[in-house]
Amino acid sequence: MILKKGTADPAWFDLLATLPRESIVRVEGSARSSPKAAKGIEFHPTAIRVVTRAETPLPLGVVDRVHVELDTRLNHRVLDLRKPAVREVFELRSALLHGWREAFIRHGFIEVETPKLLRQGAEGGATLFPVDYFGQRAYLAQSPQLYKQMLMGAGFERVFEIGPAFRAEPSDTVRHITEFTSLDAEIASIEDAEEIRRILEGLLSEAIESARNALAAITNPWAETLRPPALPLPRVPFAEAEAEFGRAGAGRDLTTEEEKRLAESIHDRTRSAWFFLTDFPTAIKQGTFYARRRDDDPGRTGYFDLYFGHLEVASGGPREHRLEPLLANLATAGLDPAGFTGYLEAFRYGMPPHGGWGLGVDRLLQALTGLPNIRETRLFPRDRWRLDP
Ligand code: AMO
Repeated sequence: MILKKGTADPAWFDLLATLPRESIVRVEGSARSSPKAAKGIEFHPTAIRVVTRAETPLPLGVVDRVHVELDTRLNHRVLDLRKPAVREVFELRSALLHGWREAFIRHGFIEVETPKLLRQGAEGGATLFPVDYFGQRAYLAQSPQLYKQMLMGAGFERVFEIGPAFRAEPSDTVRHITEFTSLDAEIASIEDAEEIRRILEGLLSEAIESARNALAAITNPWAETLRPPALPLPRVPFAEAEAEFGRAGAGRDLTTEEEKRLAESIHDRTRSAWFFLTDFPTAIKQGTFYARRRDDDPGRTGYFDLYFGHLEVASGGPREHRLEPLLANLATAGLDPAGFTGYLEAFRYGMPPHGGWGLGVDRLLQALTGLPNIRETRLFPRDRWRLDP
């Protein structure tokens, strides 16, 4: 704030000149419009009071334009979040979540919340976080997978959940964190993977459009760059991608290098950064016991991943809704059905065909902003090395 000579008490100058940056002051006075002022408003104070004085030196500059390492920024995240450019990412995040919720509700989904303290994981033992639950072993939920399926058995037609998911992810990469926000959907009476993809891409596009409008209304600069993708997104069967790399039927997932090459070649052909990789081979989805194998070709599933560039943003597909094949899948995955009693009961008394997806909200933000590190999309990210602040 600039105080003009003659209009203000000179004691204020001394006060403000010695007050450390980032202190909180309470100013009383009146605002008047002024074409000369940067924001068109000039403020005429009548009283100034220091509310809290910031300590010096600041561990992190808020207004300086010097480059600071991400680690230092995250160590002092509260100060970092005061920077307008950092806060704008969280306005985008909020607008996007709001856009998704609106789109889900418009299309007949209801919002649900499922337990995050579980007896059993669904996405493989390696990334489970154990918790001591009154002397028993429990785990933090890696995804709402089992519960969203159980709700299909409970007669819910379309559900979504936007909630925390935890993975003891030892890999130290720019796209893995240990606590992320999973945006899950489950739809009853659907068997065709293509139908699931159409719903997913439609909602994605509506959510982005609605976020863009909300951000334009508050003059957030992300409104300029946010564009809903042109639909339908390209679809590339896994076997086709493998053939391109001359490794047909290798029975393993794509490497990061292959994902990069695939994204580039799809972009060259279609101009789209978004694409679906479809029809994952059963050999790769062995651990994904709930993924339905195709009736006409048990070597393939209807499972797909949604990519932005080489970043996997979502995965989903039709589920196995019949008890016998589900038990066989559990056995192939090396899992003991005794650990899944509550889940399996839902399949005993009438379960409709169903399918859905799980989408990483933080990855989606990373895709839309181009931020190099997923940690920047979360207020207080958690990774193998970071539990504080
Ligand atoms: P999946 O394990 O592929 O599928 O996870 C779904 C999406 O969640 C995001 N994600 C992560 N984001 C940040 N850090 C991580 N460590 C991390 N792990 C996963 C990704 C990913 O695409 N139950 C199935 C979904 C389903 O079939 O409905 C599941 O969890 O964006």
